[in-house]
Amino acid sequence: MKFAHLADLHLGKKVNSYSMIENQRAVLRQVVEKAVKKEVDAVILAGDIYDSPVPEADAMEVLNEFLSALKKEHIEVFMIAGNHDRGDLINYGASLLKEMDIHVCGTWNGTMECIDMLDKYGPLHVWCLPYVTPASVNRFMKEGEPHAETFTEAVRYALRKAHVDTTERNVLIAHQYFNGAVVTAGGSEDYLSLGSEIVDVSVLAGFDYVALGHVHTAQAVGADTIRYSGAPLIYSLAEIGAERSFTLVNLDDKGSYRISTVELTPEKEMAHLKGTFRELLDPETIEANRDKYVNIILDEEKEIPEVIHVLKEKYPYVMGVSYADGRIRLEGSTEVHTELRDGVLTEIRELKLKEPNELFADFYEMRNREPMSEEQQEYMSEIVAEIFGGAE
Ligand SMILES: [Mn+2]
Repeated sequence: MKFAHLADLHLGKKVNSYSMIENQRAVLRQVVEKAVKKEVDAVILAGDIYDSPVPEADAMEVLNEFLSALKKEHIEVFMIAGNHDRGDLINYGASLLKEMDIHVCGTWNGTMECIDMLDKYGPLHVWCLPYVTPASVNRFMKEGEPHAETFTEAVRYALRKAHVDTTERNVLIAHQYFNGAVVTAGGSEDYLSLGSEIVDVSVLAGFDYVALGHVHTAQAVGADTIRYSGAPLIYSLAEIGAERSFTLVNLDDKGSYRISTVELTPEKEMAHLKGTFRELLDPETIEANRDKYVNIILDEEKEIPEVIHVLKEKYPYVMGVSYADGRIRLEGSTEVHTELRDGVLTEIRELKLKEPNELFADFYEMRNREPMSEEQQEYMSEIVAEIFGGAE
């Protein structure tokens, strides 16, 4: 059985306010082409299909096109939900899609879904474990069962309940952060979730191949057959220059496998562009870079007035502008904040530096959709004072 393993499509994702949808459409067309050429039997999509739990119409349309193209080529599909996806939305139409050999699993409901396949080497079981948390697993526990406190316990519980027959061939599809996985600093993963959600990779023992999603850089973790395929495109400035691919897995007899990667090239590249103002206005440089997403690093000592507007005219897909010495002029800085809406610069204003207390209060409200109580505020003030040596 030959699988193409992909994950973290993040359809509908915007990078520095630019929609990636056309790049995503193009790269998935490339995946279909290459999957056909490599004669794969099935495509695995290991979660984070969409970037948002409420995807926009164009993101859903791109997924529809992709699945339809795979169906047309008689390629089977296995798809699970990731932490960015809304599981029950991913499940929509699952029973109809199943009839087309598109197996969709958006939520874990107490038992792990398994699809039984058969090839000339015998049976092969594909297990689908959408993104789980301790809370989502505990909901299905029987009375008296010890609740999962950690992500490791949650995943271990879900896997144990599956009663996998390890004398036959088994593939697992999951979307979690396993210890040992290397993540790009400042990369496009959901950083807040990674630290607290570590799962011990030892829980995955016994599977012949584990197709993972969540970490955006392709890598094996713990064993050669436990892998992140990585995202198919570059999704943050920090990832510029990294290669993108999908993983090709060939499972023959029990215990024998072949793994390789198939490179993907984006239709519209993302690149760093460094130079003096004069160099950046050179017609040849402009010609070579105007169709790329560029992160411009200005090699200038003195500040140039209106620099963003001038550069934006020459480079329509400018992702960011900063000075080589670290002064930032565009995007995500504490000095200057720029609103770049649908690729149009609309406003530049000073961003006030916030106190730790205020920052935490904002963060709390963002995560919990309600402000902290008075008691919580007091408690935080004490902690902040202890750490930063505040006035109180
Ligand atoms: Mn992801």
